[in-house]
Amino acid sequence: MLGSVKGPQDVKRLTVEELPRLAGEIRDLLVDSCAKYGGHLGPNLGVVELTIAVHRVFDSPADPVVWDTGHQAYVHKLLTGRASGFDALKQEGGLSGYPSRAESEHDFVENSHASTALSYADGLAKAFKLRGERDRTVVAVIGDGALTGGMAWEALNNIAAAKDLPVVIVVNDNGRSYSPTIGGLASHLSSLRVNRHYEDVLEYVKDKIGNVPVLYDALHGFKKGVKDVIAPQVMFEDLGLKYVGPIDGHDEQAMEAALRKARGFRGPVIVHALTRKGRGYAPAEDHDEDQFHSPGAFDRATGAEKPKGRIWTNVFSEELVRLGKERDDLVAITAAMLHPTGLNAFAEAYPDRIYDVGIAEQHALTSAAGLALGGMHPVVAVYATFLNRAFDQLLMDVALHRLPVTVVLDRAGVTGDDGASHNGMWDLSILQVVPGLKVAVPRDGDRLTELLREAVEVSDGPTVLRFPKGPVAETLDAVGRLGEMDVLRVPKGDPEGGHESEPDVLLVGVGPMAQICMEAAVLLDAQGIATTVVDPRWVKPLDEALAPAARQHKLVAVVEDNGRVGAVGDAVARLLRDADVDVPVRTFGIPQEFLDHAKRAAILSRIGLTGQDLARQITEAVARRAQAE
Ligand code: TPP
Repeated sequence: MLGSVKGPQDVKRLTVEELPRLAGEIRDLLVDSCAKYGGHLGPNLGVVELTIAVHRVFDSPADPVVWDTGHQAYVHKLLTGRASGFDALKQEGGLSGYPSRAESEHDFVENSHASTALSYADGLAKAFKLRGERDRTVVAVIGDGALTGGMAWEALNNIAAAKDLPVVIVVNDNGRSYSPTIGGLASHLSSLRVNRHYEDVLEYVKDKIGNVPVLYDALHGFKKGVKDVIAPQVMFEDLGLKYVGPIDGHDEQAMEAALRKARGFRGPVIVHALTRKGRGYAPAEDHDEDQFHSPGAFDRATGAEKPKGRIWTNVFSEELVRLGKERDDLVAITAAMLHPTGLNAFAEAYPDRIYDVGIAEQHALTSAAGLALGGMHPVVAVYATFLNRAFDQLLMDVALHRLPVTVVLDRAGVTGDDGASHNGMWDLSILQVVPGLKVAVPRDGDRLTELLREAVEVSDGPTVLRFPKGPVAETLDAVGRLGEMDVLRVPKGDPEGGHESEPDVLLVGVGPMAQICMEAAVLLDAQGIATTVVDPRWVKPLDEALAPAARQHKLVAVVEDNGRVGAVGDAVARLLRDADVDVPVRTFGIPQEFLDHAKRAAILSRIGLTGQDLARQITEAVARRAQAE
């Protein structure tokens, strides 16, 4: 049946009796393709009926459907003619794991940073109104997790004020982000979940008294059950939004009825759907940690994931637990990503010193500032790409106050599979401009533990530590020290570091890129290009010893896993200019582009960040220089 669905019009044509079969086929395909490649299985299993209902009631793309975060849009893809693409989900050249404007006219938004859908919807609805396209409804689907983000509330505040904007906001409430969603809103929503039978009471009360806050207040005093039920509704209605719900999000017909009612209002309305993450696939439903939010490849029969081996996150996680034992002023903050950032171990060891703030990176940083003002040393662990959200908070609320906050950036550099928005390629550029901030980039697990210790020792300002996704790099021992930098290699035949003749190239390997510098150095040496490799460890501020070291070489090359513009390479060039060192500097990093999804290794190879590519480009640069002389 799924094969016959080429677009929403085919979904509309199906009889009500046929829909359970369609839902079943969708779930089968979701499990099959996620088992093969990994993917956002749990969230998608939870929105099967909801998505079918959306496409039966609304008229996409005339009625845009905007998916918040976008990780739950697989079913939408399946219903908009992309089933065959699931053979290569998230693979190079294959379907993206998020909505993609290049893939379909049914996809409007592909930013997968959370809590933006309502703002997009607000703007789309305003544009349609200005253009006189009054028949169009904008649908925004947002999870209870994404609803913890401040942007969602900024948008609600605006949408509510525009009474005639036809925006249908479907709150997909499964009670979870990765882990259970936290916070006051979440507990309001969950009280509504467990008290569904009070819905009748609510209807009765509404009939009798209408929407009069003072009477609700009086009622709050009378009956806790009633309060639990009406609080979320009142919360939305007090903002000026209509509210329909709660609806069983797995009852397709009930969802259709609610959505039709909502569409009829021709104004902003919340449709509150209750769903279960992982629905219909037992290993996901039973998975305590995150109900298969985003597993890697797994065995379909058992749900067992392929082992990942030891990853960078594990090293951080374990060292932070050790540090937490030594220092009771250390506290940790996560923005709804307790397990993915490895903070779960810290949380288990020191349950009083962990804060899950929801998908609220901005709040995370300023709350960390408050904790630091109060005498704590917070460690805020976020994925590198999500730090962008909290730049101003890091700059003004933390750094301006010279507060000892350590920000740990996981998934820094090319991450690959999740596409453009998930690459951690901005942090080393934006962090360069923050006064007083110190930034460390470990090249291997030993350096990660060493630098994390150094970072939390800094008491007069913020520190950042960044490391990539995936298996932790093998230990690469230093052969010497230059200031605070590790010397990893001196030109062949000269282990003491004294030079018989002038060495040619100084390779500065930022963190894990030191490894490919070492590979390149072997190739360069083999061609008679004498190569030194250093790892600065701390890339901001840079070590002054770089200037005299550079002066002894004919070419300096800086290699980093970050966008090239304004990052460490540019900082090295500036340092040398300021020190009147006129040795040419080449910078190697990620081109300043939005990179399509593919495996990390494939992307690094495409953009020339491999030992071989580096050696080739440096050989050419050296040859050009020799010619010029
Ligand atoms: N921070 C930002 C700004 N964007 C993100 N995408 C994330 C963190 C990582 N993230 C992706 S999905 C998700 C998080 C924290 C949980 C979303 O929960 P919810 O909106 O309830 O959707 P569900 O997966 O439960 O359907």
